[in-house]
Formats: sequence, structure tokens, C-alpha cells
Amino acid sequence: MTVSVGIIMGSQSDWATMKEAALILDELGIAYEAKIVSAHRTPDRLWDYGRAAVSRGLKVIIAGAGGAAHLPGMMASKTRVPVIGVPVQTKALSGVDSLYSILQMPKGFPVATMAIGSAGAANAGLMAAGILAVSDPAVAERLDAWRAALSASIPEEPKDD
Ligand code: RP5
Repeated sequence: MTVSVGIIMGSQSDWATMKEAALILDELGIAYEAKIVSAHRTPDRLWDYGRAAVSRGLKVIIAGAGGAAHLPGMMASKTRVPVIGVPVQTKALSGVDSLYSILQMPKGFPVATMAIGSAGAANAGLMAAGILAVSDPAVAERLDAWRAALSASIPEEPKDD
């Protein structure tokens, strides 16, 4: 299967969050790769990844980082492949630092920014699936089924614990 989604993250420590995106893509049968690409610690790796993204056939990049989270924005500067940013929760500032670092992109280089933490990572997987579904009917069908199953799992009334 051709890899259409790249999941990149600034550190091994981000994987516990970013694997929520991977789990969603697994559920939807979407091929992806997961790589550590740090804006600060491995800037050449970031540049090489962004430069090759289009020619490698990547259709969406999910980029997660925490703190001074420059990875999603720098990747968006390097490739026209849509970048979905995931702010990783931090100990010092609870991920608000990550959120603001990713969210406030200047005009011209957008990053689709998700919520802080694991919900944001899972939603990044779903957002990537939605982008692919525009031109892939099989992905669209699986995504529709996933969404319907989630809705069906929600009870109409609360119950005591
Ligand atoms: C960022 O610094 C990473 O994205 C990570 O969220 C944060 C901390 O990295 P480690 O010190 O845990 O490697 O670049």
C-alpha cells in the first residue's frame, strides 16, 4: 500500500500522544509512516522530509510537537502538502505553549491546528482521513462507517456508575 500520510513528531516523548493518530489510521485502513523529525534537533531531516513530501506521494502530514512547537509550521513552509498540527501537552504550560506555537501562522502558510493532546491527535487522524476521502471512495466509505459506529455507541440516557 502506498504511504499517503506522514506522521511526524519532534521527539520520542511525543509518540504516546501521536500514536492516537496512528491508531485511527489503522482502524480506517490508511497507510502511514511515523518518523521523529525535530525542527530544532534535526533541522536537516525536517528540510529533507519537506522537500521530498510531494514526490514521495504524501497527501497529508500530521505533525505533533510540544513547547516551542515549530515543527508543523516549518513543515508547512517547506511543502504544499497539507499539514495538520497537533499541540502536545507539556508539563510546564499544559500545552498552551504548544497550541500557540502551532496556531498563529502568518498568512500564506497554514497549519490546520487540532486540540491539545490525545484528542487532538485522534482528530488529526480523522481529519487526514477526511482529506483523503475527497478523492478516495473506499476511504470515504470506511470513514462514514466509523462515524456512524461512534454515533451508535452513544447511549441516549445516562446511567449510574
Ligand atoms: C519538542 O520538545 C518535542 O516535540 C517534545 O514535545 C518536547 C520535549 O522533547 P523531549 O525533551 O522529551 O525530547 O521539541
